[in-house]
Amino acid sequence: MNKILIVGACGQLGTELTIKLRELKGKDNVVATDLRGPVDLIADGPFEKLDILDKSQFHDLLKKYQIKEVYHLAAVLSAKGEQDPQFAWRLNMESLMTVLEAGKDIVEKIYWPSSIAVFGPGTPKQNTPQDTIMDPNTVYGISKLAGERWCEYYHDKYGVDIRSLRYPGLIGYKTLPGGGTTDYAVDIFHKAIAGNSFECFLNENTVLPMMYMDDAVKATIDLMEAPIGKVRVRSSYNVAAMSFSPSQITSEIQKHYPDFVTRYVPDFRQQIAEGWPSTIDDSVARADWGWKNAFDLPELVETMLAHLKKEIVF
Ligand code: NAD
Ligand code: AKB
Repeated sequence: MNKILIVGACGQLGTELTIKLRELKGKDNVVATDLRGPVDLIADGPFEKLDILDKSQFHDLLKKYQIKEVYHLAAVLSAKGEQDPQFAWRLNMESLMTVLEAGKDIVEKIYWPSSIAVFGPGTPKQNTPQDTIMDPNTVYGISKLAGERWCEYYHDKYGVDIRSLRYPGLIGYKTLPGGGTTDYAVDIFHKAIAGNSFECFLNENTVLPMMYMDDAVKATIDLMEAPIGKVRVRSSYNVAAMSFSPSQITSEIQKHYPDFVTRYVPDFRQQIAEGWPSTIDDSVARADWGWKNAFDLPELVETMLAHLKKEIVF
């Protein structure tokens, strides 16, 4: 069994991926690392504090645990990135280069997520193809696009087995999001469950691609387990599940909570969202390694509300 190390394991995605990978591979084979933590949900297995900007600390851990696979998730996301673009660029790029370099001779397989943020205002908004115009206008999107180019470069020049997905906004009940433009689609559930109204930072008609966390975790593990010959794209794969606007998700929640109300107070994140696609064509991922989502909007809403109702203590 290959030993796995996860960088950024205490985040929204990292926590859920750590739980699932430990379930599948055995908890001692999955080393969770983060700048902070461990958070309770992943405190049951090996954990190390790691600042991924510290290369020697990273290499010490690769050696200590004989790591063969790295899932590198640490990043500054879109909204937070605009508050300190220089730091977002540094963290997102330097950390990726450290991990890719390790892929040349120490690590056998790497996962690194990209995002729909690689697209920009010039990209076709509907059914955005795998290969198309990419003109991101956030530091986050620029760093993800540059990252994709580096991933393909390291694969082509050095044979690094790097795999990547362009996630849409991820929505789960176990964890909270960490500073993105799609975060509203998680927060809205917490407000609905608490019986509060919701103030949305996007306007009511802004349609963005989204995905339930279980689908995102499944896509990630399916891609990592796919036979090498099936992974033809070494920049990053489009993956999709559903698309909706704040008013559409509000209506779906109102089927369960008829008194629930959303008010729209767009801020700087509106402009970020306007540069992103509304719907994504993920036919290449479906054809290459069999990607298929399980959750659509009604199932997402039902599942989120059911779990949060059980877990939140007032
Ligand atoms: P998050 O902000 O919730 O988690 C990131 C984690 O990285 C945090 O726990 C943080 O403490 C850790 N971290 C930050 N700096 C670090 C450092 N120097 N060293 C080690 N750890 C550090 O982010 P997330 O939502 O879980 O996203 C994970 C990855 O998936 C990111 O690369 C992100 O760009 C990508 N992604 C996420 C989404 C989404 O909707 N969540 C969508 C598209 C892509
Ligand atoms: C963000 O909003 O920044 C992330 C993403 C889509 O990459 N959720």
